[in-house]
Amino acid sequence: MPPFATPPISPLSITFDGQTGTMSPEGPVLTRRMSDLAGLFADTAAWEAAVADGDPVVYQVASSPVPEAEGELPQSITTILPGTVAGEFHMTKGHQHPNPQGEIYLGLSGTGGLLLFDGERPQWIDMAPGVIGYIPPGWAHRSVNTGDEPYRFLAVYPGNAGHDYGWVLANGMGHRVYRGEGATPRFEPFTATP
Ligand code: S6P
Ligand code: ZN
Repeated sequence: MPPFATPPISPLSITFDGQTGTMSPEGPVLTRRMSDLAGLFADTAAWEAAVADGDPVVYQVASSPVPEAEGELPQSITTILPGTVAGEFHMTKGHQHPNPQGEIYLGLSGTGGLLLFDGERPQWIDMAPGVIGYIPPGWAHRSVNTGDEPYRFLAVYPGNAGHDYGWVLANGMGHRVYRGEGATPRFEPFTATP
């Protein structure tokens, strides 16, 4: 075996269900509840009320068994449940890869978007089944459910990219994304959470 391989992972086939967000074989499954998104929504009172009112699940991330290790390409399916906090759409925490490396997302079900921010410029990619969103190195990224049903996407990323959540807490994502007229989201400039 060449030295760049990471035992004990062998070639494998992974099946997934784009309608349920499950993978088989399955690795870790992460659940993010409203209380895990402290400091991210603009309306702190509305966020606190949602936490007090059952602390609902906002999203889940189901990973394959491929490890987050140098040289590997882990995959995960994120399911963001529909909803808002005072009109601001349910979203992932968002992160930077401290080891700047690219990533691809593939829309599986529902509708959403990919908000990217390089510290100066916010960018938005509409996501739906069959759309590949490309995240270049150096761009923080957050996913948003802009629809009324679960939004799911597959992510494939370098195993040594890492996840820096503090960067987004400190710098924001350039925009906030709210329910707008009809199916079109409304974007507002980022304001720090009070
Ligand atoms: C990993 C990739 C996704 C996210 C997932 C949850 O690089 O971008 O699997 O981890 O969508 O988002 P977050 O911001 O809570 O990690
Ligand atoms: Zn990422």
